[in-house]
Amino acid sequence: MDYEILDESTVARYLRGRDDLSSRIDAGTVEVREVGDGNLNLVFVCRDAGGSSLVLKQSLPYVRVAGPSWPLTADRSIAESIGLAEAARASPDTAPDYYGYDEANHVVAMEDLSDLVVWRAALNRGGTTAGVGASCGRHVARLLFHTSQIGRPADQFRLSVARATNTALCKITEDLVFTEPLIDHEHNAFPRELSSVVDELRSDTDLAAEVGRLKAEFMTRSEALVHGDLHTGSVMVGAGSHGRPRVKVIDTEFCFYGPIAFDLGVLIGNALFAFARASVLDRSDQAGRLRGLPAEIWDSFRDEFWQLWPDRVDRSFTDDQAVGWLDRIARDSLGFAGCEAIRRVVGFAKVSDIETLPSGSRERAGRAVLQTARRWLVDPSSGPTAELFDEITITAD
Ligand code: SR1
Ligand code: MG
Repeated sequence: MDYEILDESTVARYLRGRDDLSSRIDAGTVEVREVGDGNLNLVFVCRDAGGSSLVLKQSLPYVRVAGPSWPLTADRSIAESIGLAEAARASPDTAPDYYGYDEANHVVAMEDLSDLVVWRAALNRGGTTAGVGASCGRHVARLLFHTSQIGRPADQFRLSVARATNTALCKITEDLVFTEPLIDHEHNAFPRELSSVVDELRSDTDLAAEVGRLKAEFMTRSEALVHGDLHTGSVMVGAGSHGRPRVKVIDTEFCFYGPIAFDLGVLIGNALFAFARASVLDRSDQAGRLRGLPAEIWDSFRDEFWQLWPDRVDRSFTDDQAVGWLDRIARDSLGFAGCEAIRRVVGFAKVSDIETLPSGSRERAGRAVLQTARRWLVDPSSGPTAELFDEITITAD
């Protein structure tokens, strides 16, 4: 190992060596808590005696949940730092403040968001927090505008694409999201009650063709800097002001230049998990509110896009062309949502929305998710409309 892996006892010493952070935190009085609950990294919340605080996030040279038997380059912290810096420029109200990067030790420093909660956790408890989906849609539109050829001069755009190459983490997505769930693979695990519906998915040639097409899109359409892992665990939420919640999109290490529909699709797929959970637990109020979430995400994305469109840097891009882009993005977002939905039920990285349900409910929710995902993949033509969840029938316990 050519760098020091931090722990709660060594972070204060580490901070004493970070001159760039000395105005933000007093390393002499700092108290440190490791709070990382994701699949990959260490996350330290640091607070000094004066109440100033920040977060340090360090990449391990392996996948945290799997341990050293699954090595993974710690250079993913480069992508994390690019994603934080770009998002903070493109959409400061929905991105954490970015404080800097220590490449040698794979550590990014950013705003402490301990006053917020993870959106998935809030949804799992029965909350909905109106307006979070709209904030996420705006965030994605701003990222698209500010990092693509629409908002960035051509020479800078090309350099940005090259700089944000993220081979190792894209490979994880290519394998875990697009490939492994549709084959027999050691990473997969699902209740045996779902075997027949999984077999049906795997023998559906139309579905296979669409997943293959979307995987190729993911690999080759370098359209904008995408977050790359925009599920409800990558969104922090809390009370805001002026009728809007406080929303911060975190965890940018999967970012790369890819199809913007991927971010929207992952979010919509995760809206489906929340809806399935609420339905199966007979939380009809929450389920009713969640019905509106895909359209809330999409409508705010589209509206923000049109808001920004007049400021495009290259006026040769026409309005008709933009309409065509949005049509494609709407359709592909539904397909990507289907891929995300299948992989979280069948594949390696599960979601607590489904996994923490009592057995019986878990299988019914999982079946509904898989059947819905199949429909979206085979016919994505509707896009994320207000009626998207209407065809899903999940009976409560
Ligand atoms: C091996 S990493 C598994 C998953 O965790 C991340 O959050 C991504 O979703 C990835 O697919
Ligand atoms: Mg993540």
